[in-house]
Amino acid sequence: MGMEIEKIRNVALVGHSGAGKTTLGEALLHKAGLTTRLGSVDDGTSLLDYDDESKERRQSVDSALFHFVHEGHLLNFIDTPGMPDYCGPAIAALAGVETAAIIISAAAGIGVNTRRMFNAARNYGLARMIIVSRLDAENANAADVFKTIQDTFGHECHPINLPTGGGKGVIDCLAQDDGDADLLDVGACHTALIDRIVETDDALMEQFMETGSVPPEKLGAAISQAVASGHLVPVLFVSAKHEVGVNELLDAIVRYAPSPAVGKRRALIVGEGEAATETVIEPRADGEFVAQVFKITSDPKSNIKYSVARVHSGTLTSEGQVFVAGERKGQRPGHLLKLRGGDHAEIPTGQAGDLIAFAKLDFKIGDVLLAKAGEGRMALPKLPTPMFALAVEPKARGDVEKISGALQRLEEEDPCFEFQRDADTGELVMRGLGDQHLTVMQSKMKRHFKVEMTTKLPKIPYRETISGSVKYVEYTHKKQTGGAGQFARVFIDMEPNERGKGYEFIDKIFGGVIDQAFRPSVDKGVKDQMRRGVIAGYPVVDVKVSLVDGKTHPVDSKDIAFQIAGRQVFKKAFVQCKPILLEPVVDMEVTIPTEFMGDITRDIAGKRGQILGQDMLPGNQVCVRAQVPLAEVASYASQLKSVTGGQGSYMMELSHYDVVPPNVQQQIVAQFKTKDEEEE
Ligand SMILES: Nc1nc2c(ncn2[C@@H]2O[C@H](COP(=O)(O)OP(=O)(O)O)[C@@H](O)[C@H]2O)c(=O)[nH]1
Ligand SMILES: [Mg+2]
Repeated sequence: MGMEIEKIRNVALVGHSGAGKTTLGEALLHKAGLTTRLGSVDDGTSLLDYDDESKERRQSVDSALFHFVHEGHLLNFIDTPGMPDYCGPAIAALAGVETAAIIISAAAGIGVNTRRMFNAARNYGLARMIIVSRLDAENANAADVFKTIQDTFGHECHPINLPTGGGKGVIDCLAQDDGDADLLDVGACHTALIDRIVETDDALMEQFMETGSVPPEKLGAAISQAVASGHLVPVLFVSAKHEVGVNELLDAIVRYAPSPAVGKRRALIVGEGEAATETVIEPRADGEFVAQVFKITSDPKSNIKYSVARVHSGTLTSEGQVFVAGERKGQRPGHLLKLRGGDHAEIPTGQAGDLIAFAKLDFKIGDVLLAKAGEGRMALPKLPTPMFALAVEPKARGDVEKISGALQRLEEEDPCFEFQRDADTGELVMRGLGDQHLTVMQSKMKRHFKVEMTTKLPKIPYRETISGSVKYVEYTHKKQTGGAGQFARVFIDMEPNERGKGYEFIDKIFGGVIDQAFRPSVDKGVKDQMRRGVIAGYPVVDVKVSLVDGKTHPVDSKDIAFQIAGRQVFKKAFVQCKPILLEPVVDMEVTIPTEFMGDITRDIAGKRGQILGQDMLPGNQVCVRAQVPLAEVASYASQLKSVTGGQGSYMMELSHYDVVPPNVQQQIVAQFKTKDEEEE
């Protein structure tokens, strides 16, 4: 039988790139006796950075799982990539756990991705703990880093141990109230820690007030409550390289991290909009089976696809069937697995609270899995919308199908990578979070799928809409030469819809001037024209069309006639409604050495951008946050490289759509007209 829910801990190791997450994972594996020597990311012996891309870059580009039993508890870990470009798999990993352990290097401090992952975990409702790592590193300054942690993330961040002897060991602040720590006072930390824990429990609080102390062994349940609620964010210290504080970290995870029975509860949502119902899932081994897929990976050698899921309730056996919610056909897992780095081992049952894997099944990230056909969905943590786009073409002419197949596999594995064929231009466009992201994807295409491609900048996905309204616009479609005739007359009103509300069709026909049967035909024609655009060939959004009047012919009126009339009347009305273009605006984070800050902010201002703020980072780096129209930064990678000599990095995600300035709109419309005329 599997482990009781109360004895499981699920922890994601997250944070900025280079903080030491993977090295810490290796130290945990070594401590647990699963490796005979400490794996290293630097010489390619890491069990967790096992794929060729990560090895070559000396940096994790995907998440990796590992697990072992410590003191009778099953500990599941997910090591995640720290580069902002690969934050898709890192954020998705949060769907599998109760606790995010944010690793912060004592040498480099808080990075851009430290903050992103801390906030992502908090917003998704996870317990957090902070691990200050690399205590032994040159330039390590645990005292300064601890201070910035409290300044940035608040005073709920509280040390549960402290380094001692210049980082040679750690002192437990709960068990001990005295000692010689490298920073802070052990006694003061001890009292303040107990104070924080008892605040979530009235009876303990009373005892604490009366006697001035509570024995640590009585704090048990209150500790994980305090951590699960976010009232306490335990901070602890390690040096993974020298395996200092690693055993203490394992004990702390057992003691402080909430089990699936105490941590964040997930809810199953059934139905849409206001009719949707939300049922909180009880984490019970004997409940109905509910799981959620949060990771897809494939073995490059065997090409086998693995889906990793978190079981939220119930127990699955390998003979059972699994249904993706919303699908009527079940799938047979055959074997249930646990992944450890690039290896896997079979397990008899998949039980509530555990992380399990399936081989060769047709699942996607976010899929809800059930034991019988049913409905439901579960929220994933909020993922950024990728906006860095490149149009791709195969180098070899026959490789088009191969490229689509390969891109589809990569899209499945990374929730922030997507590709689609642009309906207007026919271009195959891939989107990611930054240039490094797409570089890795191209490298994977070459390595695993043996396809090479050339890339170029794709068209900007503008939208068309209107800023004015018009009433009673008429169009008559009539064709009476030879054969069967066609006739349709329609009148519409048109007005802008609220931004983001999309398209609305309102049937205001009184009596039967247009047959009930033909009114949807008008709607269909309008929708068709909206897809094609009117003034510049981009899809139309946010308009309200009311069908107000018209005429039917007893013989010649038919579906196609009203569709054509719908298309034409829409075009006619649209140009009378002060058409405008909308453009995507992206949130950008540009990280550069401080000396380039002036150049970069000036450059962004010149690109119609708006600087939102800047964060000073350790090592003389600064992160500039800005909002800029995508059209201005579509090829920012090369621009940044030329300004900083390759020392900068950036990522961007969609913020919103905004109105294009009139002079830019004129240019785009003029280009469309010439292209249109050439084609005719
Ligand atoms: N001195 C020292 N170096 C470390 C320690 N942990 C990690 N490193 C080094 O820091 C670099 C980044 O480590 P890695 O584990 O890949 O960081 P990740 O990006 O957070 O996974 C590597 O060169 C490691 O050898 C540590 O505890 N002490
Ligand atoms: Mg790593």
